[in-house]
Amino acid sequence: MTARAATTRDESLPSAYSEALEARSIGPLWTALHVLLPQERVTRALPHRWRWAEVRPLLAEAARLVDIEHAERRVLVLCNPGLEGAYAITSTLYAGLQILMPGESAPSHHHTPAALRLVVEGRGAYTTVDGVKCVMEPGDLIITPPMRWHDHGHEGTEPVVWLDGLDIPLVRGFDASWASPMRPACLPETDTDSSEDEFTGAGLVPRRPRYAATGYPQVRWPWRTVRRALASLAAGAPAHEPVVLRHVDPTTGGFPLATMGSEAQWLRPGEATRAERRTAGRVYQVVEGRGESRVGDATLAWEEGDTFVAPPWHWVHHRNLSATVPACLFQFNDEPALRALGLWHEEIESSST
Ligand code: GTQ
Repeated sequence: MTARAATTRDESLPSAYSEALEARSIGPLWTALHVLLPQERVTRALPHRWRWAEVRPLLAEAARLVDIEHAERRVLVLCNPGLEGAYAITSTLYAGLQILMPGESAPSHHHTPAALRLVVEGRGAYTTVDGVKCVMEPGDLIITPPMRWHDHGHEGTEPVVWLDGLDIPLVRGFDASWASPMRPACLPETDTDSSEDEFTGAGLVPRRPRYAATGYPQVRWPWRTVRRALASLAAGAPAHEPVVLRHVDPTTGGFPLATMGSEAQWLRPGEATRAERRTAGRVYQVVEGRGESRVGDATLAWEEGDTFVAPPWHWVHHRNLSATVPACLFQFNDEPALRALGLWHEEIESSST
């Protein structure tokens, strides 16, 4: 079901009356009540998949056609086909694929929207978050909290591509989107991030952190660590239980960002998950493997590097199409924002499908 445009004119009323209302910026509620408050949740966003095999050459072409100095951020934005060309993948979330070439750097800025990045391909690039150098290797997650200075650099020899997830549409919904002017990227003050030395073991946090207290103690989750944790969890988990890890602030156990959450899921060979739906919208990046996901009425086949979106309140289940190797999905979402606003709900299908 799709959302309809609201109308504020009641055709059964004298047109002079409707005009009198309109002239005074007044609308009758009774023509719009069930659009404003539908009896089912609705979204214009559609389930959709972007194939890495198709996007990759377009990114390579962008790198040839568009100077980084001109672009500042060389990003191809994934626009949900249901959202009429808006720079939005769901009504609240933005996703784009950013490419940086060897030797390039993208200047520093900060902004009110929060950002996270999941590395898709290539080595040698890094993001600096408030002076902390965060190395980018395939599968790594890096967060850029609101109002933290960040720039991107590249010391390697191959193109690097990552998925950017931001809450731009949500923040714009509050008329709160703002960014600083750009300034040249500067050399990182610290060569390692806290995931390399302070948060290397689950359940352990340093008594005295040596990084500046910013409210965001961990900004990077190396895929190496996440993958190892998923593999251990998968090895011991009963077959019917999904293998999912959430990224958390290790000092609180809460979400690392106030608006966006993220998870990594391991699908065992041949595994088919139970359907569930959430009020959060979800953007998936395929880190490893090949499979298909049912999202509402759509079946989205995917392989490594693909990105796909599950709009809010769509039933979602996944299947690993390999009988021999695992598949790994990264996912980011707007769950923390929904929880903070009292809008979080989820349902899990009781029998497996
Ligand atoms: O890398 O700072 O995809 O500011 C959109 C806005 C990336 C970034 C995006 C941004 C960035």
